[in-house]
Amino acid sequence: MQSEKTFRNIDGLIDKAKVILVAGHEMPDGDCMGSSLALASILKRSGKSVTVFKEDRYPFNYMFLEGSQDNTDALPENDPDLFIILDSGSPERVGPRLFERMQASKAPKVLFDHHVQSDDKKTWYDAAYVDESACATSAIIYRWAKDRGIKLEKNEAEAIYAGIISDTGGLKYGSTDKEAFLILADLVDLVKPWHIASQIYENIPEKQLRMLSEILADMRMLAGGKAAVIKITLDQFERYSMHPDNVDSFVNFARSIKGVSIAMRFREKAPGLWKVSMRTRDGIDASVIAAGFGGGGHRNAAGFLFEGSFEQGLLKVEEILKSVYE
Ligand SMILES: [Mn+2]
Repeated sequence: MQSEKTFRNIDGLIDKAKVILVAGHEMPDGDCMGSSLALASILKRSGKSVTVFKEDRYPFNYMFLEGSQDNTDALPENDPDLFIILDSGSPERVGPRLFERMQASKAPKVLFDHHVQSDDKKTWYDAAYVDESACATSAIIYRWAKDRGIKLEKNEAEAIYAGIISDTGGLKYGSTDKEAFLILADLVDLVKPWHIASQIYENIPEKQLRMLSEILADMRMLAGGKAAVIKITLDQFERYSMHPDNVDSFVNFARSIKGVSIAMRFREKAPGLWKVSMRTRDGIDASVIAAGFGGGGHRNAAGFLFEGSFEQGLLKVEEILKSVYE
């Protein structure tokens, strides 16, 4: 089914389903979590039996959201009537277990998303609403709720609010648009902005800041100061007893340096295997660079996997930078 600009087909499938599984992508972020929790809460209120599945744990600084404990990393024994996937780029990004399950299941699959994706990926679903211009999947869930004439409850408003704050970097990133402000303004009747902001941004463990200082001390500058690269090793995760969601924001410090257009974070997933996250500005398209490595993402934020040593990774990055700046 081709993605469309209405929710008609999605609603048709939702109306027919009693038991629904809602899931976002692996390594969930605030948008994935906020959109999942808001949608699940709305569906439950309309009498559906809903399970929220997550492949990995939710980010610690979004655990204040209502319903954040109320989900599972175990797949249900029986197939649901409908799978609803949120914010997930391509179908495999839900994680290997759920992807395999969905492939084997005849139950319909639906997607709400704002990631750049190819048509063959959209057609994998029975119905899809993909708007690459939307600031967050949470904004799309807001549109869907409005379209259905649903009045949001406080917990749903908070989840959507937090999801938009997450994906726009607190209304700072390039994805921030008029709709983001309009939705947040509408939600302020139910949400206290300072409460959400302090939970997300001023709630970090002391050790996380100590770890950040060690990582920034080791930052490498490339391309005459146009690129900054940080690395985070398994050893550091262990020494500071931190989780990947604790280091998610570190790459933003690298991008915030004057003159830097490309910031990269090498995070060691396994010995010799790195998850590389990229943040760009000044018109450099991160999704194009990531696609060259078999990865993907947005214009200003994308990622890919790299196999080899960190030093080999740096050489590869220098190659990329040459092609970008020549
Ligand atoms: Mn998102």
